[in-house]
Amino acid sequence: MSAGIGERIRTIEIGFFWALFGLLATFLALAPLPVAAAIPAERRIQVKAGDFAYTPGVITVNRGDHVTLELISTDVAHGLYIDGYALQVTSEPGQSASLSFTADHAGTFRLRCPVACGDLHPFMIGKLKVKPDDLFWRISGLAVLAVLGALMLHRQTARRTV
Ligand SMILES: [Cu+2]
Repeated sequence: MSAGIGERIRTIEIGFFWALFGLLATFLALAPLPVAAAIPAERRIQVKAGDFAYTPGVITVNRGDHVTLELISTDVAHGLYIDGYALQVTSEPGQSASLSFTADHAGTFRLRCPVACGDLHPFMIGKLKVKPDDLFWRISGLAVLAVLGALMLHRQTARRTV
């Protein structure tokens, strides 16, 4: 018993649908999205500068966050300059100074000390990581796709039982 031509075309259509489905799912999970963070957070982070190092050495925020860095120099005067954002703040020994900005571009940016603070001054570096906060959009997209997939499965099952 051989399947009719209509049946074969339907099989090809279904195969095509699932191939497209898989491709879309992969795209949603991995492709960079042009949407910015949905809910920006207020972040206040204390950074200690001393002994030619920043503590913490790596600052991680999400894109869209409103960030305030509070710099505290624990020995001599130090500063903090953020590459890529071109922002800087300096703090006198034992005092704090703060810098506020919106982390509007994602990526990893180097933090450097703009104050000649001693022999190891050129090595006083840290990192600012601004993560693209697009998980929400990916999950939403995949959820919509899952509903479409379920509907298609339902249709196929319904057809088979008729
Ligand atoms: Cu320094």
